[in-house]
Amino acid sequence: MATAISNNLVYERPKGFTETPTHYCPGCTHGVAHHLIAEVLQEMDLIEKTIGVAPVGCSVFAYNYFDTDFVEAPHGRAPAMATGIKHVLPDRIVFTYQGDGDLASIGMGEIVHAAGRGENLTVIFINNANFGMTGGQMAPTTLPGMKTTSSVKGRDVETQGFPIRMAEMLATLDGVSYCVRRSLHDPKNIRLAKKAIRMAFETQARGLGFSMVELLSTCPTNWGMTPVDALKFVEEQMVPAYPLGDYKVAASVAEIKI
Ligand SMILES: Cc1ncc(C[n+]2csc(CCOP(=O)(O)OP(=O)(O)O)c2C)c(N)n1
Ligand code: SF4
Repeated sequence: MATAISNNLVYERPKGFTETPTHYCPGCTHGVAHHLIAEVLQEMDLIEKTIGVAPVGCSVFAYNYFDTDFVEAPHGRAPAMATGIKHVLPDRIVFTYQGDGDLASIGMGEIVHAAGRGENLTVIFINNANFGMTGGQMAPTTLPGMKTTSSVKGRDVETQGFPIRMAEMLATLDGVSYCVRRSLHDPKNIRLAKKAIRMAFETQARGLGFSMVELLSTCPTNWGMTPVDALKFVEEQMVPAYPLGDYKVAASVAEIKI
C-alpha cells in the first residue's frame, strides 16, 4: 500500500535570515552556526533588537545574511566594537561572530579584555583550526602535526608553538559568566550547540555578563577533504584536542530554565 504523503511544512527559513544565498563552501559549517543563531533570535523574539558584529574572515559577509542590524569590525576588533555599541545601546542584544584567526590570533587582546571586563555581550567563536578565508594558514588553534599552507610539514610545536584553548582560558576570568565549547559535526551536537547559543543570549538578555560559545567547525576546502571526511575530522581529531563541555557557568546562569 502506498504511503500517504503529508503536506505539512516541516522546515522554513528562519525569520532572522535575509534571502541572500551564502557564499560558504559546500560542507562548511559556518552556515549551520548562522542558522542556529537565527533560530534562537527568532525563538527569543530578538530579531528587531539585535546588533551583530562581523569579523574579518570567511564570515565577513555575515551582515548580508542576518536580517538584524550588523556592523563589520577590522581584524579581531569585534569585541571592542561590540563593547562600544552595548554601552551606548544597553537595551540591544549585541553579539560578535568570529573565526579563530580573527579572535585568537590578531584579536587576542580584544577578546581577553572584553571577557575580563565582564562586558554584557555574546561571542560566537568558530574554531576551524585555520585561517579559512586567506587560504588556510596556521591559526593559534591548528592541531599539532596538522598541515596548513604555513605549516606544510605539519605544525611542529617545537618551532610553531602549541594550540591555544580559548574556552578553557577565558573561563578562568572572573568577568565571564557563561563559557562553553560545542561542535557542529552531527545532529546531536548541533542541537546541543543551539541550546548553548540560547543560553548565551539568555545570559545577556538578563544582564548577567559575558558569554561565549566556541563551536568546532569544518573547513573542507582548506583541509583538502570532502564534506563528510571533514565532519569525521572534527569528531575524531578536533574533539579530543578541544574537549566539549561547560567551562564556566556562573550560578546566576545555571538557574536559567529554557
Ligand atoms: C587587520 C587585518 N589583518 C589581516 C587581514 C587578512 N585576513 C582576512 S581574513 C583573515 C583570516 C581570518 O580567518 P579566521 O578568523 O580563522 O576565519 P575563517 O575564514 O576561518 O572563518 C585574514 C588574516 C585583514 N583583512 N585585516
Ligand atoms: S574556506 Fe573554509 S571556512 Fe571558509 S567558507 Fe570555505 S570551508 Fe568555510
